[in-house]
Amino acid sequence: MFDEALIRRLRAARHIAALTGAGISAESGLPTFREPQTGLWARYRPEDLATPEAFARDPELVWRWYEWRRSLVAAAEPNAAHHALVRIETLVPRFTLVTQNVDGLHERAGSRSVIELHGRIQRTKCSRDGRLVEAWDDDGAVPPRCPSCGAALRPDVVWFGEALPPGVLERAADAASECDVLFVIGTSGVVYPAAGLVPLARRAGAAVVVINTAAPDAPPGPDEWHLTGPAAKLLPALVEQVWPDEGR
Ligand code: BV8
Repeated sequence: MFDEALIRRLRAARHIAALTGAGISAESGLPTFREPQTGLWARYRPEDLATPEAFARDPELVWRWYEWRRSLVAAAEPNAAHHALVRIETLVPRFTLVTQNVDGLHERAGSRSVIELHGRIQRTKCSRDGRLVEAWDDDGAVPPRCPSCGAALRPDVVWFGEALPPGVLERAADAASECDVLFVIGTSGVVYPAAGLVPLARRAGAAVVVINTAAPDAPPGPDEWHLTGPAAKLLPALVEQVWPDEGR
């Protein structure tokens, strides 16, 4: 099923890293950023709502959007692709998982070393000083108010135009430049600095394995494989062929 050279490359790897995007959670029922949103959110582009400007303009609208997405995430379960990454982590000396997703499904699947580049949707913070807030008075205000300063609360995610949390990009860049193989799973590769991790890994000599339902727009370069299809089908099958019956 999979190219023998790829199998050999994965079996020889001492450090495997993976960069994931919304596509890995698609088979868990979570909409990606590319596909049109549904229901009352159909007329909004995600990148128009996930900005400090949108929150300043209409904080209630943005808060309600995140409440909707939080309800989808709460109802979702990690899928076979999330679980396959947990398995790889048990089979190789070093594994680093870098995700753009804010859904927390990698950790719910059991992944241990997850670098969340763009935050976590379930967490809430004060929009004035960024401090995490666990509880607040439900006095009907939307968004709810920070119990210590009264400022609007917001989800603990990185909005467009905002810096990533301190240290995460450095740790992700270290993993990209030190890995033998980088999986690139379910991402359109348009958002930076996350997308810059792939050329960084290539320049450092890593093999790159892209898993995406969309066919590649260019033929794979040397040491590069494009596996076209759904991640929850392809990744478990690849892991099974590379490491049959190991670590069970
Ligand atoms: C910053 C959290 C500076 C919020 C998100 C360089 C060049 C150009 C632009 C920029 C640049 N540098 C910075 C920018 C600006 C901007 C940017 O990249 N804009 C883009 C749109 C051009 N970047 C920023 O603003 C970043 N911040 O630069 O700050 C700064 C520095 C210091 C001080 C102050 C400021 C912040 C970016 C982070 C924004 N937040 N998310 C939230 O979620 O609500 S980004 C968000 O969108 C996601 O996290 C993710 O990163 C991105 C969506 O992309 P994907 O995950 O790839 O998903 P997508 O839907 O696009 O694609 C899904 C893919 O899966 C598809 O390919 C599909 O074919 C595939 N697929 C579907 N189903 C499956 C599948 N594959 C396999 N199996 C399936 N079943």
